[in-house]
This record gives sequence, C-alpha cells and structure tokens, in this order.
Amino acid sequence: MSSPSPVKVIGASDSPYSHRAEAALRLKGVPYELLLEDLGNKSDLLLKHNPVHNKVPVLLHGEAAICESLVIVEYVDEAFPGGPPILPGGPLARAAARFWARFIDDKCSKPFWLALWLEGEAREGFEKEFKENMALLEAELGGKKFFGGDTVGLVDIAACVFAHWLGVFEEAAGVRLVADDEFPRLRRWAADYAADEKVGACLPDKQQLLKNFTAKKAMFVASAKAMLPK
Ligand SMILES: N[C@@H](CCC(=O)N[C@@H](CS)C(=O)NCC(=O)O)C(=O)O
Repeated sequence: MSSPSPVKVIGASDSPYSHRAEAALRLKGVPYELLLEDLGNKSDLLLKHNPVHNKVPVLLHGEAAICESLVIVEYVDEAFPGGPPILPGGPLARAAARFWARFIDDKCSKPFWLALWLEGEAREGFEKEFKENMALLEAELGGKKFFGGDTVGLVDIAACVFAHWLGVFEEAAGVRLVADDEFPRLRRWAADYAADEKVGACLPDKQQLLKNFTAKKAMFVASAKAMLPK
C-alpha cells in the first residue's frame, strides 16, 4: 500500500488565517507539518505556491498547493472524509455556512481591522459597522453552542479571530471595541471555541501575540490606511 501524501501548512505563528488551516486538519485528525514563514522575508516555497497573493496559509498536499484559508478548510473537509464533518450535510445548510463564513471576512474582519488601526471619523465609522455586523453574527449564533450546533464547524473556524485574537489586537492597538457586557453569546462561544480540545490546541499564546503585534503596530496602521479608497 502506498503511504498517504504528506500534508504541510505554510503558515505564520500569529495568524488567525493560518489557524484556520491547522484547526481544520486537527478536527479531521490529519497529521501535518507546520512550515513557519517569515512574512518580512518570504520564502521561495511560499512565492512558488501562492504566486497570486503571496500570503499564508498555503496547504501542501503531496504535489498540490491550496491557497486561501476558507478554501483550505473546505478542501480538508472533502479530502479527508474520515473525521467529523466540518461543513454541515445538505446543500442549504452548506450554503448558509458558506454565507456566514464569507460575511465574517467581508463584513466583520475588515471593519474590525480598520477600527483598530485608523483614527478619527473614519475609525468611528468602521467601529459602528463592525458592531452592527457583530450583532448580526451574535443573532445567527443564537442559543447554539457553536454556529453549526454542538461541534466546531466552518463558521466557528472562520470566526476564530473573534474567539482568540480580538482582545489581543485591542490591547496592541490601545482601543476598546467590545465592552465586557457586549455580545454575551459570542463571548460564551469564544470560551467554548478556545476550550475545544482540537482547535484550542493550535491557538497561539496570547502574551506572545501581544508582543508580536505591538512590534508590528506601525505596519498594521500602514496596512489599514492602504485599504482605504484613494
Ligand atoms: N484571504 C486570505 C488572507 C490571508 C492573509 O492575510 N495572510 C496574512 C497573514 S495573517 C499574510 O500572509 N500576509 C502577508 C502579506 O500580506 O504580505 C486567507 O483567508 O487566507
């Protein structure tokens, strides 16, 4: 019998996008090697396998390379059917999960990033947008433990930045976007996500994150400004 194709993740230790790829592999029980990338000095391996975006994560499965974290999560779910499903069964439930995963990237993460690092009126507008969309996410979670029910699935993995990174980014940026009594359901969900045996095991240390992000603050401010329309 031929041995299974090796699985590797080109990732970065402080990246929530990299965590998505690792979380999917861990949920499926797929052994993988993590190739840590220095994003300030990108490797030929990364540039070769993600020539379009030059970003992590990239999943290497044998000879194949898969880019974009949400695409990777879906690929892992399909390519390793042995473990528990990450996407729900049935086309409607799958479409809904994909909708919310995309909503998180387009409508929550983006204004979150801009509200963290910009200043003045622009910042206030993005904070408002972020909170309105987080309220929609909280409503979607409702009384469920995870977005898809009792176990971690696509939408939970997509929202990982709000489970683990949010407070660290706030501290590094020196802004408070979410008060202690806001979004109680998402707060409880965040604790459950971090406590999950599989995905919790690949969450980075918060003190280390804070150190890294504080050092990168000027770069983050520049990246947020570059995202504004000219
Ligand atoms: N849409 C991408 C975003 C990935 C992304 O932004 N990765 C960051 C690390 S958190 C990166 O590689 N940045 C390097 C760069 O922008 O040059 C995904 O979901 O995979």
